[in-house]
Amino acid sequence: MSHFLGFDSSTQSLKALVIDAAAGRIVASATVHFGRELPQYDSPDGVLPSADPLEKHASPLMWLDALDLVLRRLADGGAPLALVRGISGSGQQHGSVYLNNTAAGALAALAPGQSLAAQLAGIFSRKTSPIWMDGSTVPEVGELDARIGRRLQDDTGSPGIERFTGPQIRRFFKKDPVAYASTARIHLVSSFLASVLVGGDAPIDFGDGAGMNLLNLRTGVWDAEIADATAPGLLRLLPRVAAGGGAVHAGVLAAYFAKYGLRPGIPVALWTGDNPASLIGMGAHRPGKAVVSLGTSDTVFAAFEKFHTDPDGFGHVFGNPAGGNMSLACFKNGSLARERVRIDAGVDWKFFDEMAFEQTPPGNEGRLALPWFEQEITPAGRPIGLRANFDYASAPAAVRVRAAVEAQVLSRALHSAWVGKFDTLRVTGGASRSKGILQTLADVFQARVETISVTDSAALGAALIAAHDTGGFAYDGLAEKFCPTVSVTMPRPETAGVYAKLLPVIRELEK
Ligand code: XUL
Repeated sequence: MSHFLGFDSSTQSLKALVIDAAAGRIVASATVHFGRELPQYDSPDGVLPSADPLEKHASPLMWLDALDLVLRRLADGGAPLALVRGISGSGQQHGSVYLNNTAAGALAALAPGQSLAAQLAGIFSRKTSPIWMDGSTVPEVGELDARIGRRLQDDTGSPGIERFTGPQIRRFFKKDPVAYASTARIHLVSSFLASVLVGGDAPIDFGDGAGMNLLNLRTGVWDAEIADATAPGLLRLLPRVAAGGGAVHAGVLAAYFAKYGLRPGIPVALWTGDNPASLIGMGAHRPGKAVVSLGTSDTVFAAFEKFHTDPDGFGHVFGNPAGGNMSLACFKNGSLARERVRIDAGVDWKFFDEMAFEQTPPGNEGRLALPWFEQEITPAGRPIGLRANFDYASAPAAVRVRAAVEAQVLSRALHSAWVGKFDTLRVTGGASRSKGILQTLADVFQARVETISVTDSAALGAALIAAHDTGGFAYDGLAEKFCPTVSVTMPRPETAGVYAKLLPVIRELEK
């Protein structure tokens, strides 16, 4: 019996995967799309409507209904839930859930006759949960910066960030001090759902806890001074924090879940954030391998050992569920920027992905164009617009395409240099089909570029964490089985010098 269950509670959906760890197979999966399948929550993309465009909240009851529904669907679909030996999960990072003093009793008394949402509707001191898309905390970030200064980044791994949990908690305390005063516990999305599974109070893991602007990554405990500056009495509202790896579990599965055929009493490992789970699900748990995810936003993340931070202050440090740390840098201008460059150049994807690169030399004779059509966050605080160091408008299409792709890739490399050296990049997301982009990544980073066959890396990562933490399976073996390489692009050593010379050029262009 080597079956494990992993969840991923993301912005728009809840996924669940059952794996057979020994066989290296996904044996069952189910997804609940919040907007489509739980329309009563009025959250088409998993987010509640708000008069303030910066405010992005979701209903925690929606996540509970999704948990019941996804398990019902797995059970009805014949998933071998009775064989599951251990469970873990991942949640969208930074989002927070506020519980009152009835929560502990209600969680401990879950009865199978009623739904989770019906039984837990009264446990929230704040009816909605701010999520990672929220940008309403600019004043609170300013206040924390003024109180704590540089130590915020040096010790929590990130400067004050609007979407991070600490500034979100501070806003709640300022806006609704009465409701704040009635709060007994504040969880992350990940630790909240783990608490529901165990019918108790699950710890927050280092991986996700690091995205709060509250955890001191040097000492491994909540930072009392920062917690106090965030909101009075906050320290006693935070759950225990614990390192992943299996020494500490969230608890054991509550009897409630027997109605789906799961066995009560099986271990539930700590849940983590979706990015730390993806690091595991992409088979990149060891330092030296970076993940480059090319989507609406591009992200670059990688494991590293010794705690240190980005000297420029744009990259974040989270915990690696396999031990040590991980970096994460998010680049707002990803696929949509590439698409706009393509449309403006009047070419199709075949031309953008391949032909443009056959018609131009690596390095593009120094011509670079940063496509910053949206407010960029890495680096932050720069005006929007396309920044080229040549006459972009009258250049041939192939030159424009290469200039934009090379500028993007050089910027990804520039803002990852603080992490360390990578020998391998694992590339995922829509644009990983582009031969030109893969070769540019290989040449700029001078690293082997791999694509792999994983699609739901966070849900898979969660299932692998369960197999490791509760079943004793080693991550190396799991990665070999579950994350096999599909394609390899090797770097061309003769291009190393060309791109090394362009790194200072891109830094100038970003200024
Ligand atoms: C990371 C971040 C997002 C969320 C949602 O800092 O905000 O990636 O985790 O996926």
